[in-house]
Amino acid sequence: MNQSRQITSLVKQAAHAAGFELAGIAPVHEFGELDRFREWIAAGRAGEMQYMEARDETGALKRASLRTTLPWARSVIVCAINYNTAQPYSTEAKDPQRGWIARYAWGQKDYHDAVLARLRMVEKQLRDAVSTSSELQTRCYVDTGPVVERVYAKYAGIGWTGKNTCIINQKLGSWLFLGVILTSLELVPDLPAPDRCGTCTRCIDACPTDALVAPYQLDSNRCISYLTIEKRGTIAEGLRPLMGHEVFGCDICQDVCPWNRKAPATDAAEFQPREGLVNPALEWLAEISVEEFRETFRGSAVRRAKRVGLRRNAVIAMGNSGDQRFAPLLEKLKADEDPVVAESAEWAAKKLSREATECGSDTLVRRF
Ligand code: B12
Ligand code: SF4
Ligand code: SF4
Repeated sequence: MNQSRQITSLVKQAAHAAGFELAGIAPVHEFGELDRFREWIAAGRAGEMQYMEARDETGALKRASLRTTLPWARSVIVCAINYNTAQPYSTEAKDPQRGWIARYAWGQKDYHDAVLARLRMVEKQLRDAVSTSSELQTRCYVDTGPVVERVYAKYAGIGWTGKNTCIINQKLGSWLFLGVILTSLELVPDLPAPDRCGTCTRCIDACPTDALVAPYQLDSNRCISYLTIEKRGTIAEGLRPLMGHEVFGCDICQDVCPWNRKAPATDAAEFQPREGLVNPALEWLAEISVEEFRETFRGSAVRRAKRVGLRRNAVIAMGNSGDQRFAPLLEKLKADEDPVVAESAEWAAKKLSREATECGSDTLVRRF
């Protein structure tokens, strides 16, 4: 036990030295929350994200049980790093000509790489410290492992699961990336963080698409983050008008959270915004060339949406802007070589023209 304590404390020091603000230990256990995950999948809440539904040969969901997927794992080291920078919130951005890329994706480096590099430093220190390191098993994951990371983050004391389903830390808020190191060592576990949402329902009230179908329950099929990043092809027409100016991800349910009001900003170089990504011009994104997309988003999380997805999202945001100045460009994009962009432009142009006739010159005068 003494050795466990020493290694636990060494791991936490190593995590802080690697730049993580928070680090904690969760035991590997069949937590009740993992049943919530099974129910979530069974209810179709993962949409088309098939990787969430990966199963083993017995048909069990790989992510739902570390005990069966990685039976050697005894402890989960959960590390969290603040990615907030001193920029406005999406709810403050009102220019109809501009869209919104989620805060987490502005950085110089894709967070998977930035966080994984830091996790590896911690893993190395752990391996160096354990004398029987040849028998020691470890595995580092950022998003990609068979782990419901937020369950372990809660039990490692990183923060509580908010009603918006994000992990919130009392001091840092929720602008946190998580990374986990699974290990065969029995480390000393932390205590879970208590839920501090209380009677607040701001996130649920603010969600434009009602994706937070109940406290702590998110339906990806309705979530703008899913629609703009993960969803391929066209987006259901009924959801498009609710997507507002969001072109990649969505920050709304975190922007309105009182625990983010005083969230500190990081000075980590990887998370400082790339030029042009905070509140970007919609026209630029809708017309971005193959070459410019490749150059601008090389090594960025935004690549995940692919060029066609980003252009589709920008066109939908134009339709939602109420700004008639987009009408000529949308007319042109109706003939775009990509059928998804063309169809979205058709919809957006129709929406703008309907609004122009319905509201008449009154709206136009007020807007310009
Ligand atoms: C798939 C995925 C998504 C999906 C689905 C999100 C979701 N809420 O599940 C989509 C594409 C929508 C998404 C969006 C975002 N994501 Co994401 N995503 C993931 C991923 C890969 C898996 C998440 C998962 O397993 N979901 C399954 C469901 C069941 O989990 P859950 O919603 O957390 O549900 C828990 C509770 O709410 C509760 N619960 C569920 N149902 C019920 C029912 C009842 C009755 C009760 C009481 C409780 C309860 O129990 C569940 C288990 O704890 C993780 C990385 C990972 N490997 O874990 C990142 C991750 C969760 N995402 C992350 C981020 C940053 C985001 C965004 C902020 C990005 C953005 N700005 O657009 C948004 C946030 C949207 C939101 N409000 O959650 C971070 C979250 C960090 C944090 N502070 O919490 C993670 C951890 C990635 C990382 N390594 O940092 N994401
Ligand atoms: S990320 Fe946006 S769409 Fe998704 S639950 Fe939060 S507010 Fe709703
Ligand atoms: S907005 Fe309120 S209810 Fe939602 S996560 Fe934050 S504190 Fe909890």
